[in-house]
Amino acid sequence: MKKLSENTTDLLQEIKTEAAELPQNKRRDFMLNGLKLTAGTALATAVGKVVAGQENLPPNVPTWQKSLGRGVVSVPYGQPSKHEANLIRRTVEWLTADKIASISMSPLHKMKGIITPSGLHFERYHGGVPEVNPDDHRIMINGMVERPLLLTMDELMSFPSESHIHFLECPANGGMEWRGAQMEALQFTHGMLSGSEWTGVKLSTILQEAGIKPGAKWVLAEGADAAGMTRSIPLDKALDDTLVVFAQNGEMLRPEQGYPVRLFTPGWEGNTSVKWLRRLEVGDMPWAQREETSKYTDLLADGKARKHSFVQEVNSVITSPCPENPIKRKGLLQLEGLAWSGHGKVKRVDVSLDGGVSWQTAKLKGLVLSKSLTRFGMEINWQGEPLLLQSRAVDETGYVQPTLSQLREVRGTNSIYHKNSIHTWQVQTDGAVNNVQLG
Ligand SMILES: Nc1nc2c(c(=O)[nH]1)N[C@H]1C(S)=C(S)[C@@H](COP(=O)(O)O)O[C@H]1N2
Ligand SMILES: [Mo]
Repeated sequence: MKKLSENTTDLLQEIKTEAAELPQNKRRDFMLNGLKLTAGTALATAVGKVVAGQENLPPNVPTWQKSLGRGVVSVPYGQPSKHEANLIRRTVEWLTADKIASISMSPLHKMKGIITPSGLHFERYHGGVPEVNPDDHRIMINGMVERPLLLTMDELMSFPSESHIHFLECPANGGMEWRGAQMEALQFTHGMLSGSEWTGVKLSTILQEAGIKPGAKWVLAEGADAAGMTRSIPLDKALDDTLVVFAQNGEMLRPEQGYPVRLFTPGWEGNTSVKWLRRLEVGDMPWAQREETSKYTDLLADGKARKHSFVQEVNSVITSPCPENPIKRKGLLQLEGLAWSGHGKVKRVDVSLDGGVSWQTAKLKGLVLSKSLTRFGMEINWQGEPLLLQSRAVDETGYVQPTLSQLREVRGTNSIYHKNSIHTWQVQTDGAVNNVQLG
């Protein structure tokens, strides 16, 4: 990089010198046109032959360097470069009947680090995104409390707040593959997953303010969307690390993420992080709402449903290479991926190149935080041999990510939710990557 900019500076200097040597009239024209490459034979000699389609490549001066760029606040709220237009959330059309009760997935294959830009956070809603006016929004705390509360957003935000980096994952992530569906993109196999810095007030602070009555064991969270989503949260979790969140990645929540306020239950299935939060009721029993009975329970092989599968257990996936990121050249490569656990920190990630026969320990890169996306990497020297790439994460509780057959043994094939099995990418000799299922 340094060399390139040095070259460019030298080149500019050279062009200026050439210009100085031109006759007066030509020089003026030349300077007015900026550093126009066709402005004289002397210049053409200076930069060498211009090949069609490569006008912007070194040693030429690129078009964008020949005139002034746009000024400050021409875009008051910054947007990604138009060349990144492909970096978007995507949905699978056949997955849901309509776009109101649907889901979009994050482009994990292009993401860096452990924070998802807010505009690329996956979205899941059951009744569309309501347009909540924060001035007309209240958070009610009722039920088994000494002092029922009705808080404005200002009142909520005046309590002491905390910021934490955590992943959020829909428990249906990967669910399409339980029975063997092959999604040919990482965005569709694992993209119901994002990571953010969340800022909010601890739910324990608010419940203390309201005063929890003896015998209370559960908290019901209710959303202000058309779906009126409601979930029962055990009081232990409510008093542990649950947050009433109003900000995401340094700014107010995005409407898709629950503006102006949502519940956030770190490490737990996304569905329990109720968005557009309007009410918290304290009680002594779970409420058996739709989202914890007919949905978000796991139908086992014997026909019984497992309920209250709250935690998103340890999981991982290789993000490069993947179907969207084929290997483009032989030689030294950096293999990368994401690991996460709803039980705490990721302790170790092992990588296999041969479908689980042998394993090597990958390097954890950057921050390793509890209930957060954790990035791992490993260098491999690829010479065009076919690979069966897998990653297997272990969390600080010692939980080891299971194989698909281990998971099926315990859970059968009726399930949709909580599929955290080891994932396999098949790398072909030409570097193309397929999604395959190994037992
Ligand atoms: N009020 C309300 N809260 C909700 C939902 C909803 O439809 N309505 N969807 C839930 C589901 S299923 C998930 S996975 C997460 C997704 O959060 P996100 O859209 O911010 O990614 O929100 C949860 N909270
Ligand atoms: Mo979800």
